[in-house]
Formats: sequence, structure tokens, C-alpha cells
Amino acid sequence: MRVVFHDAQLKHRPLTTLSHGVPKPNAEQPERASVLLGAMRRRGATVTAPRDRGADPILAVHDSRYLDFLRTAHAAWTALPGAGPEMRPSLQPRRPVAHVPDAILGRAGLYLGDTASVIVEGTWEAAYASAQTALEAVSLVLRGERTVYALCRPPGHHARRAVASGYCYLNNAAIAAEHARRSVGRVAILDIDVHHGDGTQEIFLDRPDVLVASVHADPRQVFPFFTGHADERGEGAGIGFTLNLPVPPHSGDDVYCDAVAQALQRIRAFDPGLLILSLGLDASVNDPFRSMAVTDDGFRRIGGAIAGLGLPLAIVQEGGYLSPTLEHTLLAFLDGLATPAHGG
Ligand code: Q9C
Ligand code: ZN
Repeated sequence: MRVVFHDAQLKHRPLTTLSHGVPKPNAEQPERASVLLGAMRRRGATVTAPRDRGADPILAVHDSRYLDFLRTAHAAWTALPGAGPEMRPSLQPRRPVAHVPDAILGRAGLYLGDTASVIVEGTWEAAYASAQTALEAVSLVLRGERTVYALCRPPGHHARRAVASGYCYLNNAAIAAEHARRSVGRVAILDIDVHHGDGTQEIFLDRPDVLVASVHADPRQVFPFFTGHADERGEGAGIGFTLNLPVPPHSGDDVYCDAVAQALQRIRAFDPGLLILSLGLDASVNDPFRSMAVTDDGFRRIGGAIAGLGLPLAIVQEGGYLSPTLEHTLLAFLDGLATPAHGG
């Protein structure tokens, strides 16, 4: 299987996050990508660098002033007297904003949604390359490759049209889906990251041509807390084209696999030309967030079930954090993918 990756994706190295009010090392480290890439290389995968398709496919999903901010924010931040190495807002608006401020601290508050999604020197370059990686993967699938793995990092599914959050800056899966829509009538996104894909949901909420199905830990207890409930089903023309399948935290294989099977049933009925998989590995029982308890065998089963759809597939890496077994979870999933399960 072909892997798409660009070395610039390693340039984003966030330092800290606030955890229970205490500054802690930020979990979204470049080593995540190095570990997954190493595993794929050992498995014999071909690694391709994406070509640069420019900003237009990103602007099809994201706000242009938000993009300008991401591109120029770190330089403006560094110019502040006594600025630290990472940009993190001190305040955030709690109501719709009529006027975008000029001051960088004001724009940081407007565009950065939480304390984990900081901007450091290499953030823009890495996020841009990550988006190009997703675009390359989906383009290869559109040109006839059955399955391509976009090793996206930083991840994307929490990035909204004009807000970074949950370690995400550009919504790689959404950018790929929108790009694919130019060639196929219907695109499905299946998100199995343990956290609700709130950014992806927002971007396609009123769209009947892009189905967004997400399996995740119940947001009553787990980040992103405010979205991902079963009664969120889309808006306007998009009603019925958003599917949320929250599951109780700490559930094991059977519960997570059942929810994935329900999502797959909806996707089959939708009959898309292409599937984009937001592949978080953080539902793993070994993930440091400890939100879910899915074993590698569970990931193998999920891979088999997805392969059973028989759809052209672009896999977009989302979450999944450093542990001694992170790569084993990916490999188990890919094993399953190579062994399509039928029925169910
Ligand atoms: N102690 C993804 O998996 N919570 N994002 C941060 C830090 C944010 C996860 C709390 C979890 C975001 C792509
Ligand atoms: Zn996640």
C-alpha cells in the first residue's frame, strides 16, 4: 500500500498543553509520524511525497482570514515584547465576532479554540504539508489506486472552518473530501478517532453530498464535550447526512465494532464513489489518553469490516499518541483491511 508523507510535517513541535490546569508536555509530537512511517517502511510500503497543489483546495474548506492568520501568526507573535516560543491565547470570544481584531493576541483568541492547539515556528509549514498529503492520497485514489494511506500529522478532524482545536489546524480529511467531490458525486467520511470529529461535522453539516459518520467516546465525558451527540443529524439540506455514534468511554472491541458496523450500514446505503477514513488510533486500550479499550484485534476487525465495503479508500491519519504499541495498532488495522469481512 502506498503511503503519502512530507518531511515538512515534522516541523511542528508543540511544547506544552494544559492538563487539569497544569502545564504538561504536548502529546501531538512529530515522533508519532516517525513511528508510523517506520512501521510502514518495514512493511514494504512505497512512500511518496505529495506535490504542492497550492492554497485553493484548502480555501475551499477554510476561511481565508483564518488561513492568513495561520501563515503569519508566529512571526507576529515573536514580534511581541517578551513573547514565549508558543502562541497560546489568553482569552477567547464567547459570542459571534463582528470585527476581526488586528492585534495578534485578539486573533489568537478568535482562531485558536483550546490550550492544546498552540502555534510554534513550524506549525504552518507542517499543517500545510499535512493537508497536501491528504490531497495527494485522495488524488491517487481518484486515479485508480484502491487504498492509499495519507500519514497526516498534525491531524485535522477538529479543525473547523475558522478555528484550530484538538491539535488540528487544517481539516485534512475535509479538504480531501471537498477535492474528491469535483470528480465523484457522493463522498463518505468515516471517522473512528476516539474523539468526535467536530470540525469535519461543522464543515459538511448542511451538505447532502458528503456523508459524515463518526464513532467516538460519548462527549458527555470526553473531549470535544460540546458536539457528537446522536441527535446531531445535520442541518437544512444536510439533515440525515451526519451520523453520530457515541459509545461509553472505556468500552471494548464489541461495542466499538458494533458502532462501526452501524456506520458502515449507513455508508453502504449512501452509495458513495469514494470513502475517506479519518483513522484515529486513540481508541486503543494502550493509548495514553485511555478513553476507550479497543485491542489490536478490535482494530483488525474494524479494518476487515471497512474493507468489506469494497470502496476506493483514502486513509487519513488523525489521533493516536505515543505508546510502545502505537505502530502495532496501525499494522493490526491494515492486516484487517487486507482481509475483507463479508456480511454484517
Ligand atoms: N491534556 C485528536 O485526537 N485534549 N485530538 C487535550 C490535554 C485534546 C485530541 C487535553 C484532545 C484532542 C486529533
Ligand atoms: Zn483523537
